[in-house]
Amino acid sequence: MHGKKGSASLSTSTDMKKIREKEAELIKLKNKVKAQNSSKSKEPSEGAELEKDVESNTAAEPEDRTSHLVKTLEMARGKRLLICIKGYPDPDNIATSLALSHMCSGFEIQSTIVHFDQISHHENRALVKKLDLDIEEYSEQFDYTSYDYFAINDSQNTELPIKIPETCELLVFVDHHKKLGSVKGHFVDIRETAGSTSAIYGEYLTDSRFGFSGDSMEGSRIATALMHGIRSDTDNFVNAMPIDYKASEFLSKFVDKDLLSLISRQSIPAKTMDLTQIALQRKDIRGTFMFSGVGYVREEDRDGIGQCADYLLNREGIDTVVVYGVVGGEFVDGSLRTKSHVLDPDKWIKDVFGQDQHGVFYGGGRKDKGGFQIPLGVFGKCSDRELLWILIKKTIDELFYNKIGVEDSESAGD
Ligand SMILES: [Mn+2]
Repeated sequence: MHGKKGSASLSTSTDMKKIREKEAELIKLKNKVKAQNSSKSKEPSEGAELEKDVESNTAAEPEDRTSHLVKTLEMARGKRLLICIKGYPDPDNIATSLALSHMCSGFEIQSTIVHFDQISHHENRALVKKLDLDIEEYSEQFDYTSYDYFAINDSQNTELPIKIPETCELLVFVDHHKKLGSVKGHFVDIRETAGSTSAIYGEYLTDSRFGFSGDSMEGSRIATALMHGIRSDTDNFVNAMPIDYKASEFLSKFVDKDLLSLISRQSIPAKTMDLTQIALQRKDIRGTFMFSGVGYVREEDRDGIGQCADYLLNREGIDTVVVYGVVGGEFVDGSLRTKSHVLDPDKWIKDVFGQDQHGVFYGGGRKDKGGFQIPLGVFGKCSDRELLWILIKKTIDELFYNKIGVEDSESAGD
């Protein structure tokens, strides 16, 4: 978005100054070209005026802030930082804590994310779990005396439920709520014009000095969390401000879509989310089919298999989903969902699994859904659950592959 160059790690403030100057030059140049292109007239006065305008208003401001942040983190190199989540952890404060922690690691700042209130909503608990976040709930045993600095995101003030030693200074404070009094800290960025704190962090990350790229798992995890924070705080962009859109545009390049859709589906019960996560990890896509064996499922979570199949059917390019698992250690239970116009769930399941010795089919269906239940019988007593699952999965997958293989060769003649 802004003058982008190869990422550089900074060691001295003179280096930083040089980079800063070069960037200013680059921006100037860019604006000049922009001005020339947009105003097709070759009048020099008009172009010059626009250039001045852009420079004084938009371009310089975020750059200055980011430079200040870089300088601040540089100053704290090698130190320990306590990142505090105030109030109930929510998508915006969780994502920005994660982003800050990541940015700090580039400056060899060791950080810990701590929250004081319990994570109440199941979707936020799921968020923490899905993102595999390393955040700690504060307890009496937690030793916060060894930190050099602390940081707060997404909060109106700096009051904490713990008494931080006086030597521990506020390093970073970033928020988008209405400003209340003044905050004393090394880096303070309060922007009431932002719909989310995540958007402000998105803006920082556009700066090449943070070397942020979505190539790594970590990068895409952070982008996904920030995108979720923006969506969550702006009521899915209904109340978004320009910076929220701008940051989203940047972050969208790195977002893990599966993960984002998983963590932003708030109506799914947490247990189904867990199951869906597993199903996604173990997905086996064959043409327009998605099969997924989720392993052992508790009896009370049986419904999750169907809900999870429902959800996975939304995935692009997939027509039919089959999710199955071992329920209660006694049955292989599975659900089929399809949006195909040619697949008949009832026939498909009956073809695949056939019937037992009494002539009863193992499953069936109607219209767009179906299910099956295969008793494990005496095999359910197998003491090696892992081995049993491998056996079950192999058997069922082969039945599926045979079925779609037959269909493939049938339709090949078309
Ligand atoms: Mn917020």
